[in-house]
Amino acid sequence: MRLTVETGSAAPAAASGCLAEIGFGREHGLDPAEPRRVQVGLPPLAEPAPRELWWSERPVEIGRWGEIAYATDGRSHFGHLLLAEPAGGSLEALGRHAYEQILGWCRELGDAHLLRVWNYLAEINREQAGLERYRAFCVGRHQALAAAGWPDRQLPAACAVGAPGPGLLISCLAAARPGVQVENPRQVSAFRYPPRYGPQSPSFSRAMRVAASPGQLLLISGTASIVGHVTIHPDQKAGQLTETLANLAALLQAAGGQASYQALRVYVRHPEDWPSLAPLCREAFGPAVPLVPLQGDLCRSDLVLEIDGLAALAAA
Ligand code: 3EB
Repeated sequence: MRLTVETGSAAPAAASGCLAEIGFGREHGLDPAEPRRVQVGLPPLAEPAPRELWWSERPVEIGRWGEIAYATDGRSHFGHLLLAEPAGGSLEALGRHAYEQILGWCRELGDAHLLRVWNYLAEINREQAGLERYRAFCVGRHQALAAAGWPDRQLPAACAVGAPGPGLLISCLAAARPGVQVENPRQVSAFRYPPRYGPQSPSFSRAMRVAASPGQLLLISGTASIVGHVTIHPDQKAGQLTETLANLAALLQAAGGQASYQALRVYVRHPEDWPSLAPLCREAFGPAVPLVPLQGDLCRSDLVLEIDGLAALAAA
């Protein structure tokens, strides 16, 4: 499996070997004619807007299961679902439903292992019925995983980012072979956060390491300026970038092997922060790593920046 970032106008999903084509724009959208193509409703902060393409070396088949549109090469499976939010509904119920779908899809694919989930929630920080919507989502997500008897050490790498909306968009990557959880020695595991961050701790691993040929891939969760379980430099863009870079470095070290980033997304809450952060990111990651800057809200209201992506680990 391989990830590339392109900015051309061609529509490559139809190309053989393409597992997913992920674009960014004003609104969430799935292409009814092409299950591999999704638009994430996060405004891109670079022109022309980049697209992420996930590739397999093997023949790819497309399919649908329940509300999920997906592509599979028989070993790796890439799915997307976009759920409308019913008026008066809760993100707890919608999150639970989404994860029930995802886990059902994994079972259908022969008990596939969930490796990575991208969660995009509308109005992520808004309080609704006395609870922040992100926290309600965490409750519903956990309910579905708990009902399936999902062990903490197999929680997928993830991100949860706020989009202008509407709807709940989730993309997910599953595989026939399990990944290996990698936690960050600088951070408390998210699934062990104390209750001050919500009634249910968030169900994700900091990263998942998976076999590739050659070497391994590291699926890196949304990484932010959190040390232990505490936000460091609340609302401060430069300080949060420094701390986030330290967290990424610690995570790569914990993963072992010589790591090189394949592509990174940088989510910033305030678009006006990006012009000053861009050169700092470029300097930190070097000229060759594709960066996809996006405007997104983060799951703590004091976070202004989060970075996730994919790294290749050289064979040990
Ligand atoms: C954090 O470290 C920042 O709820 O799926 C990062 C990645 C975060 C994934 C999720 C949340 C999630 O807690 C927030």
